[in-house]
Amino acid sequence: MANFETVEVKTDLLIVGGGFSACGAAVEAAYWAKKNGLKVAIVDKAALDRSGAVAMGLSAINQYVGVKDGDNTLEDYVRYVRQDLMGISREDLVYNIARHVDSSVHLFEKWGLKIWKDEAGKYVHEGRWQLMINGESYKIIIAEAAKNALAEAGGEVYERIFITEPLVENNKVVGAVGFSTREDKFYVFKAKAVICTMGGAVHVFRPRSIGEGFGRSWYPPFNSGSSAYFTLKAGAEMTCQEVRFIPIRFKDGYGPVGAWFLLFKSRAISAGGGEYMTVRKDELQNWAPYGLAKPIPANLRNYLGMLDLDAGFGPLYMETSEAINKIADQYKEDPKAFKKKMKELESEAWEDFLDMTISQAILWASMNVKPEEKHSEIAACEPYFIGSHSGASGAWVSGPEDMDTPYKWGYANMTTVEGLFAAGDASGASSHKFSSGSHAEGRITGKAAIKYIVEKGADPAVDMAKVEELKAKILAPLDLFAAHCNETTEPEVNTNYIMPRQFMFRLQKIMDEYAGGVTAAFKTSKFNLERAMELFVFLKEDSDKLAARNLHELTRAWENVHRMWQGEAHVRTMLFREETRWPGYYFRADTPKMDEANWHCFANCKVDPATGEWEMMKRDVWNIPGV
Ligand code: SFD
Ligand code: AMP
Repeated sequence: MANFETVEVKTDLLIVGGGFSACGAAVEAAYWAKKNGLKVAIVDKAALDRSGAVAMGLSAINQYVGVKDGDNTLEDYVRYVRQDLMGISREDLVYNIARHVDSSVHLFEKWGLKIWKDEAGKYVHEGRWQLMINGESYKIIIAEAAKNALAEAGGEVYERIFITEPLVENNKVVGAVGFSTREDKFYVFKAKAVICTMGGAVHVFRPRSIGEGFGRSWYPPFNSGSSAYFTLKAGAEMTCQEVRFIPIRFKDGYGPVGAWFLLFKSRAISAGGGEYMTVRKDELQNWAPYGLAKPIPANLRNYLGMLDLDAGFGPLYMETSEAINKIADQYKEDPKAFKKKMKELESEAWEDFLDMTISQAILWASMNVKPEEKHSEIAACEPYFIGSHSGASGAWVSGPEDMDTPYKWGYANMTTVEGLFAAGDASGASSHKFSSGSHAEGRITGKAAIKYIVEKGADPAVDMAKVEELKAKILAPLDLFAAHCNETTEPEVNTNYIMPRQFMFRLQKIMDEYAGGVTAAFKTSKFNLERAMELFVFLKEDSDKLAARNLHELTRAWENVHRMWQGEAHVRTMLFREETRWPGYYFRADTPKMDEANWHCFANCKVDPATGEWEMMKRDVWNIPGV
């Protein structure tokens, strides 16, 4: 076995992941841990300052309810999420996040985030729920607060450690293991409770980007399905694994569209069909009641555009110049004011990209795009797994303790595995939390996990023999490569092993072609999904033959195993749900209609850690009475 030092870390609470929900969890847990003499440790595969989805920054805070100013009620938000997710959401979780999210936003401002204000001192809204920010350094600010809180409470931050496996004994989590991405060190974290916050997944599906652009995607390439893997492997029940997210974005640079639709009130058109949201309005009747209320669900907005593409009317365009000129036209009586407004709108358009998707600005510049003069192409991205945005995949977690919800078996946000909690992208069926709501959910979870430790936390009984087995398994790709690399002249091609990159291509090909990726125009069917499952058998067998030359490739190898599990959960759940509920995300061509009578329910799954058997089950949807 590769010669790695084993480092043991003992803590009370372990937070795996260092993103928005992890930073929220750290701030809150540190406060309660200090009061109770407990220790908190956080582990990130990257560096907290620039890790996760917000690494590059963001240009908006997408969840702010505005309760203090009476702008909206919590019930309004619950209705909004119910509607956007075609009726399938955990309303108790959504409500709980909504009632805490504003205070997270107020903390962000206190910590130094610049939120746009108007002349009256009120936040500038992008849309009803969204606030405009100068957010290039958003993640640094939020990470700094988390690190300060931990330092104050004697907590610890571990960076550049890739968490690979959970440690579970008798359906109770006792820690996690992983390896350093920089040094030959294997880490064993022993904990009384663990919060899983390792984000969602990208590159499970083949991306549109090829050649030198490969790796470019809307979702950050660093999040590779570790949350889904961790909770599935621990034996936790999962939910909404079929609810992928496909954002519409500026084509090839993946630049955001929210500011265009909401702030600039821009229209999207197809080259041959006009404004598809208007022209194809009647189609929405088929998806009633969700298709008939405002805002129209994100997947249905996608779907209407896709129908135009099917009809040969593409490409799709964002009418940027029309929108900018319409706003500036209000100043046309005064040429000086008009010129000033045009300059302002132009710079806002570029800043939107520079704050969060710099490459889109580079692409625009390289293609001579002037948004004030000409429209710009948009397209549906490849599918992603992100439970915090407009997808919903994640673990099935316990509801808030003070609410009369049918989904309650203990502490807020605890999974069905004792002591294992989940937040942000890792917790399912509570979409539209975004950065601020993920932070708020992290805070809720951090507090609940410390309460669990105070009331029930037992010393973690870690079986070190099992840990040794895991260490051998996790480092095996290095051994396999070393043992056989000299048997061929080209070390990438070898009958004894498969390299991570090649393995990823195989996974992506299966998902893309059979499970409704870009190539299949987001369509799939029972037969295609069954074929995907047949191919998964071989893929899983070959995952034991992954090889790695170095630590970098060892990380890539395990990222792909994590992606593979996310992919399998997705395929199995799309197969289980015999209807089409989210056209525009995926379309089951053999069951093309929504079936409210049989499928107005959650589709959940779990894996038995002892046997590896998958179990699929339906769970009822509960609506908050009167909402
Ligand atoms: O509009 C391991 N999001 C937006 N939210 C907003 O509020 N406003 C916006 O403007 C947003 N836009 C946006 C958004 C996301 C993305 C990808 C883009 C644009 C391009 C959503 C939020 O970013 C999102 O909701 C939150 O970040 C979710 O928080 P969380 O904690 O669930 O995930 P994370 O922040 O990505 O952090 C994940 C962490 O896990 C680490 N990690 N650590 C150890 N071991 C492993 N094996 C690990 N695997 C992953 C990561 O390093 C990271 O620290 S808009 O354009 O849509
Ligand atoms: P996006 O840039 O697409 O991630 O959008 C940012 C925010 O605006 C999210 O809260 C979206 O749900 C919302 N949004 C984007 N486009 C629209 C639209 N056409 N109608 C309503 N909400 C939208």
